[in-house]
Amino acid sequence: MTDTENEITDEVPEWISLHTGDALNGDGLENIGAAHPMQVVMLLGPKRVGKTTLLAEFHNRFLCGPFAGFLFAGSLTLPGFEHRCYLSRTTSRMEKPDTRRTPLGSGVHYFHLAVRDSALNDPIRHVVIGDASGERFRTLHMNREDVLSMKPLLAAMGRTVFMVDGRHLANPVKKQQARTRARVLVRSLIETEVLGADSMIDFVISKWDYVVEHQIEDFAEAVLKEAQDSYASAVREFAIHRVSARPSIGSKLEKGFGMAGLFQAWVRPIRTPHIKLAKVPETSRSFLRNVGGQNGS
Ligand SMILES: Nc1nc2c(ncn2[C@@H]2O[C@H](COP(=O)(O)OP(=O)(O)OP(=O)(O)O)[C@@H](O)[C@H]2O)c(=O)[nH]1
Ligand SMILES: [Mg+2]
Repeated sequence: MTDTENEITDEVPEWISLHTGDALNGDGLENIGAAHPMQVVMLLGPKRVGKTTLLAEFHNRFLCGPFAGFLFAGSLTLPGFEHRCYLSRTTSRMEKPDTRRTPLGSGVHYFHLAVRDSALNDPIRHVVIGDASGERFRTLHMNREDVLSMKPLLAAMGRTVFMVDGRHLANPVKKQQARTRARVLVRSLIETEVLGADSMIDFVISKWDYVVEHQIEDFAEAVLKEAQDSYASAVREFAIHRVSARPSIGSKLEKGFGMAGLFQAWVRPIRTPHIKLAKVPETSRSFLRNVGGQNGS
């Protein structure tokens, strides 16, 4: 072996770990945060409320072209998005679109979107959406220790999104429980100071197609108003949204109803969260530099 071959062999590590493109964990989030200002949004809500469908539908919207005044500018988690969208595609041969349950105990999965305003006036913005199993949510509103355990996670978030299931609000048996649970959780998080004067909250009723179909708009509006009246003054921003990411077949609502307003709230203002920043692997850095354009933001 020549000297040159020896030098090269010495420099190449045995394993190079490449990002698979699936959802990121906390370390991956830190890496993006180290390279760029970003908005991090955490979706919270009971199982089957529609968290994963919502983030998958953002991906689908951007596949179709500009959305909510923004152009798609890249993602570090494209395969992760595709994996969550699969059951909504005709190739899955499902009779109707569906989303696979997020497994309990799999932690928080983060999905990255880089977008740029359609007029190309502003630099690229980075949004990361956090998703976890709704099973985790089941006992959360009852147990103070559980609520406090959310502190490190939510302190790192730019926005926290509470989702109430419109399908449950339309169900006479479940409506009161659905109405109270989300409110109690917001209250517990504020009372324990997990969320406070600096927090930004989106309070969302999902599956709004059920609300419309069952003509319970008045009840649903009362749920939204009650939450706003109770908590808006305790936090920096409290916004209410009516959303149907994937209305039932035959619904008069358009696909992605209400999603544009939600996305616009997320994209501005960008606030880099208080996360511990790790060293960025060279591969991620160069990718982000590419999607970030000349000024790299
Ligand atoms: N009718 C209707 N169904 C929806 C809507 N959004 C989501 N769904 C359906 O609701 C079901 C549950 O959606 P998911 O996105 O898996 O819910 P999740 O909150 O991620 O659930 P977990 O992973 O169990 O916590 C799926 O069958 C979706 O197709 C909507 O706007 N309207
Ligand atoms: Mg899920």
